[in-house]
Amino acid sequence: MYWQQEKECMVREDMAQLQLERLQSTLFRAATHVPFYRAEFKKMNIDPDGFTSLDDLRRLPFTTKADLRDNYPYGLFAVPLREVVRIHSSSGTTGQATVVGYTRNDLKNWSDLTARIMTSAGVTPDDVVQIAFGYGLFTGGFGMHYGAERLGASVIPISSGNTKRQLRIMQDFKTSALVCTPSYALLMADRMVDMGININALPLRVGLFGGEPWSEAMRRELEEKLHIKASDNYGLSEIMGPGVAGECREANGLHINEDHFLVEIIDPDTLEPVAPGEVGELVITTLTKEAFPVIRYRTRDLTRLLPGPCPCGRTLQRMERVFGRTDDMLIIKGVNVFPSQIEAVLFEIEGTEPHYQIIVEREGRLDKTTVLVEVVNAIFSDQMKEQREFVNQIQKRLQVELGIGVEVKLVEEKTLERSEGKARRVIDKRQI
Ligand code: DLL
Repeated sequence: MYWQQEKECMVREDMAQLQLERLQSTLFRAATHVPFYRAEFKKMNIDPDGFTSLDDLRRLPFTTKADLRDNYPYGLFAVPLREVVRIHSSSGTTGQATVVGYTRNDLKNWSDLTARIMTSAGVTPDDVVQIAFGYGLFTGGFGMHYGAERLGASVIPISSGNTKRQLRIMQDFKTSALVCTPSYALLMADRMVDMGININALPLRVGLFGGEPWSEAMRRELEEKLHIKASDNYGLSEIMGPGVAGECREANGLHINEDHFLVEIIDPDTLEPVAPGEVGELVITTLTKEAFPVIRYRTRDLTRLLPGPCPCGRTLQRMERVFGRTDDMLIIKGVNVFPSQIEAVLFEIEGTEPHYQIIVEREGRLDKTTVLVEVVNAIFSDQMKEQREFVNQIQKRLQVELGIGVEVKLVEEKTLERSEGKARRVIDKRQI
């Protein structure tokens, strides 16, 4: 079943033409209504009317999170507030929040797109969808909520938190689709075991997870523990929220909603496009946003575009799952390390739990990295010697994967902080 087949299966040349037309009107809108863009275009001698090819995109200025912060709260809005019907904000962990707005038409597009994402993940009007993302300034809850309603599913707007209640409602209301962050899904899965809930007796069949990086290994774990098909979806509040890209049932990359977003992959150092298929930073230009058009937004997210058609029939370009951000890449002793690499190693080792935390400190002039790893209780009942061997084994595997030595400390099951939203994997004490 397709949601918007005429767009999702569009002939590529037609899509390029549509993108060009929409880019032209976005540039016009930005230049006319947003002083920031008008000034930028002037500085770079850009005539928004002179855009006749998508390749011209490369001449446009980038927009960064700092630009959004500098224009806090409404400086980048392209419509007066009376046309704005919704406001969201991303708090971020550091610095000033960023604020985004939506017109009525933006909200319609947003619901269409999250409905698309859900349909491609397998949700139908027969599903009961439990939305365990936070409802509020975070875009996750409301974004997915309206998509699920749009496609006609029965929506439970439970929001995040209160896991016991989540699980009770999941049983009583016969939830068949779960929508939340992958780390929260894992927490729920663990809690089900504690509460003695028989997963076989639940009608749960699909999970739509996003909002934070996760891995193939975590997908397998979630699928096994929850008896679901788990799919990945991606988005960010600066661009819209969820609804930017999502996996279909083939689960071989995330289809990008290209009729609304124009993507590029650049080298974050040179800012030039990478060779086709290479990994780089995802840059997004919105094509239909009225209240908050964004030109060449540097997402800081790392991915690559995947070649070839998808057996599902959609012609929308696919991207690989986002495995990290340029800014959560740790540079330890000069070596680039992503939390996802550590996660992948832990998933391969029998006896470890997929809960870990990375602590980076500076001792004198040297970086010291400690990985706290939760292990099943049986490991703690082992002899000291066996425990030491187990630690050595993990350290060795991490050394091979990362190219640097790290210290591993085992901690008991359920000692690391659990998150009902996005998990916090890294504590970098070097910045303090
Ligand atoms: O997390 C929007 C969202 C909500 C997407 C629910 C999907 C589902 P922000 O809070 O602005 O918005 O955070 C956006 O989260 O730049 C990525 O670094 C990360 N992220 C989001 N989805 C994924 C994903 C929402 N599927 C930031 N895989 C983005 C990896 C993701 N990272």
